[in-house]
Amino acid sequence: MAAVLARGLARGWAARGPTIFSKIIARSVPATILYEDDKCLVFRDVAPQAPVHFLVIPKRPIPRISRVGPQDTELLGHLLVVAARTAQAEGLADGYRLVINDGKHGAQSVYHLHLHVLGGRQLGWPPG
Ligand code: IU
Repeated sequence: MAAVLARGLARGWAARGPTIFSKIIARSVPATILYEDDKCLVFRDVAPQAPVHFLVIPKRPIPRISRVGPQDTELLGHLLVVAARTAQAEGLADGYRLVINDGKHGAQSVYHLHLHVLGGRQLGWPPG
């Protein structure tokens, strides 16, 4: 029920403009923040799908990966480097998975670009 509500809330915000992730950046919605710099924020996923599950988001609200352009190249590289560094800091020495969900078929629910980092257990493949 809470997850359904959260998904609906996230979609509603997406339709009207800023998503809940903008509120997390602004600190008006709480999150467990692992790292922050001028370009990005890293926080634990509120509904973790693995023992370690955090999200890396740009502070600039790009809605989804399919909307990026050449002007985003440096930022996207930065997000990947921060994801890898944070995974190391979280002790994911045996590996982990990076996921970006895009749009309806990708099961994206929050339309503010984010990288999922999942680890701390053996993950299966292919994903559902
Ligand atoms: P998705 O790729 O858009 O489906 O992922 C959105 C994620 O954001 C999902 O894993 C949620 O659990 C997570 N999340 C969150 O961490 N905090 C929130 O307040 C909300 C969603 I709403």
